[in-house]
Amino acid sequence: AGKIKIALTGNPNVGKTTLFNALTGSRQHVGNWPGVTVEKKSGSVSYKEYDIEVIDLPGTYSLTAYSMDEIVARDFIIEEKPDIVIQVVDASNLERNLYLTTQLMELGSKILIVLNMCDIAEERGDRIYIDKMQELLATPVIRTVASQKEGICDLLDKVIEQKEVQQHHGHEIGYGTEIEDRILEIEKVLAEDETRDTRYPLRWISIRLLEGDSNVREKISKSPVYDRVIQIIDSIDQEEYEAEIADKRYLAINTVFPQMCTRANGKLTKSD
Ligand code: GDP
Ligand code: K
Ligand code: MG
Repeated sequence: AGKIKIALTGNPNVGKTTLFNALTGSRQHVGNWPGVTVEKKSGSVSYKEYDIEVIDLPGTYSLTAYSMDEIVARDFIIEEKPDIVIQVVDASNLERNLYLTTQLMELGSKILIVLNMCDIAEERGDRIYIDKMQELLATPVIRTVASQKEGICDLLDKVIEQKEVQQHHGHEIGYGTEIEDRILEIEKVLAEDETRDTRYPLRWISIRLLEGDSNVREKISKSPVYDRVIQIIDSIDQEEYEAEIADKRYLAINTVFPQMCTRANGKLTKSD
């Protein structure tokens, strides 16, 4: 039997735990993440000839380092390298959920999007064009209503299919020439350190450093190239970069979102 490890991620209240329960039933284990008081829930499901391990990550709106939940979620994805990272999104609140998507896509994992709460969106008369969404985000999308156990088999079939797919999904956001040049510069210096933790994508570390992420800064503080990296960071207006990076993410969302969804009244509202 093949083994597959999947992690569930998403904003709070999107139905992650409901989906986790629907997938794993009573085969669950609840503990704590090592060293922190954040709850760790894992479980497993046998499906076809596969043994699928499911980890319910803490719900987060982003993957910056403002809370322990965010650090636990992103470190798990980067260090444990689950075969597939499943982002559960609330279909009735899609746009707001896409910010996390833009961040997940920089972690280097295969991503699968579960469009949950479709019953609420559909009842309201919203239309989400799943094919278009898959194309624009370059990730598979599965429709579910977790509270009714709808779409669970579709999801498991897609997990098995994706496990075998080689290519890495997801569109990475471009941050414009100036920031991209700076990212490359930092990547180059970081790459000179042969003792570095190669599980961490260089591009991700570089972007996070430009955004002023103190947790990532701490992670590389023992590196022989640390001083040179910090020199680069100190030479820029860090707050300006941080704002510009966030702007580019919102711009990417604003560009794709209207193409993948129409509201009941035919008009798009920014967010409910
Ligand atoms: P989490 O914070 O992401 O873990 O979300 P929960 O699993 O705790 O779900 C939040 C609430 O949404 C609960 O009351 C669930 O019963 C409900 N819920 C979950 N999935 C669905 C769904 O697909 N449709 C509807 N209508 N409610 C759902
Ligand atoms: K909850
Ligand atoms: Mg939960």
